[in-house]
Order: sequence, then C-alpha cells, then structure tokens
Amino acid sequence: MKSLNEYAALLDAAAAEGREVPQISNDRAFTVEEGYAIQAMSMARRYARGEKRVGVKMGLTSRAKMLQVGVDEVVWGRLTDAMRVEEGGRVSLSRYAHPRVEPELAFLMKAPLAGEVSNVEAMAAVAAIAPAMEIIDSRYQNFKFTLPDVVADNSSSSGFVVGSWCDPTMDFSNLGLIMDVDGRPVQTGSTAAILGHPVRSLVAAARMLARWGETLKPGDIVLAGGATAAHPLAVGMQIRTEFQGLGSVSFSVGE
Ligand code: OOG
Ligand code: MG
Repeated sequence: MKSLNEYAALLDAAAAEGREVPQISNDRAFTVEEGYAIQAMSMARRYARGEKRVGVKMGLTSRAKMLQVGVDEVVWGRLTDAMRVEEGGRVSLSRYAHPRVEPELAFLMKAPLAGEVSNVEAMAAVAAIAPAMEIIDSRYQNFKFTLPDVVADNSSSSGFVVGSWCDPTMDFSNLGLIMDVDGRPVQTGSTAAILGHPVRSLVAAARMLARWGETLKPGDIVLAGGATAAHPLAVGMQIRTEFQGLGSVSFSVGE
C-alpha cells in the first residue's frame, strides 16, 4: 500500500504528462478527507515547480454532472495559472488524456470570503462574473472514479477559459446557455442548474475551503461548476458557449 504522498506524486506526474493511472480506490479504501489531503500534497508539488494558485473550482454542483460521473457530492479543487487558456485561444489535445469541456460561470473575488456566509455576504465579495468553460481531464482510466478518487485528483481540473467580466449585480440566477462545437449545439441549459442558483456554489466554496484552512482571496477566480454534462474534445473542434446576457467564450483544439 502506498502512502498518501506517493499517490499525490503519482497523480501529479499523470496530470503533468496527460496520462491515465489506475483509481486509488482499486488499491485501497480511503476517505474523502484523505482525498483532500492527497490533493493538497499533489498541488504543493505544482506550486514548488512555480505554478501559482489563481482560484478554485467547484464541481458536481449540477444534477447533469452528478449523473454523468456517478458521484453525487459537491467537490472542489485548485486552479493554477498554468491551467488558464486564453479566451479565443487554442489548446493542444496531446497535453491531455481524455479531455472534456463544460460550460461554467466564473466569479472574480474582490474581498476575502471564508467559512459560513450568506448569499448576500458572498455576493458582496464578488467583483464580477463571466461566462467560462472548464476543460476537465480525469487522470483515472476511462474517466471512472469514486468520490475520494476525484477529490485526490484535484477534481479533474485541467484548464479553464474565462470570457469578459460583467456586472455582478445583474440577475444571473437563470441565464440560458448554449455550448456549441463547430457551430452546432451540443449542450443547452441554464445557470439555474448550478445548485438552483450559482451563488450557492460560491457559498459552498467558502464553507468547504475553510475546512482545509483555505480562504477565497481578492483576485481569486471561482468556477461554479458545470451547468450541463461535459462534452469530449477532439482535434479541430471550435468550442463556443454563449450565455444569455453575459456574452460568449470560446477556444479551439489543436493536435
Ligand atoms: C469531476 C469534476 C466536476 C464540474 O464542474 O462539475 C466538475 C468530473 O466531472 O470529472 O468539474
Ligand atoms: Mg467543472
């Protein structure tokens, strides 16, 4: 049986090289708490290589996402500068194992936020919101995992692209969205799919991070979680998501 730190090293190397590893849960039983401990150790390796934490991602905040991966608990992970994809930019498929893309709403923080907070307190700490997409790439074979597995794997985080920042005082509780590939819609939905209102994902972030001694800081980006099921990426695709009232965000996929 490997130590938690050995699993962290394994997942970190798999993420860096874009390849698959067996599920930890095939090897041994472990708890969600141990999953977060592995995540922290694996991310510490990235920070040691010079990557900077730029925010966090929430995951499994919509029913569509929970059903797609068969895990029904909200999770979180860390975002680094190396995961950032330029708006309208191109990603290289060879960097990933089996990437998927999903429409997300992004928050930009202007004040610290931690612990038990109300929706109103959470929004008071938000500078802006933006249309966004996340590229998820589970490091596990066949994109299959248990709750502790996915938590250990930084909740499948791999890349994210954020569109133009918008006024957060608008009502973003139920904005329609369409994600298309080469001009054809592949997913449609609403921001209401995110826990009924995306602000609840931010409230959950503040609470969940605090358990691990982390806080949201000014300048942090928070991804609220996929509003629809994720779509597999392939070379040559042009991906674009349009959010009602927020504009659009796009990127393309190269070799
Ligand atoms: C787990 C990460 C979930 C989301 O937005 O729901 C996630 C996965 O689906 O691999 O990022
Ligand atoms: Mg996501």
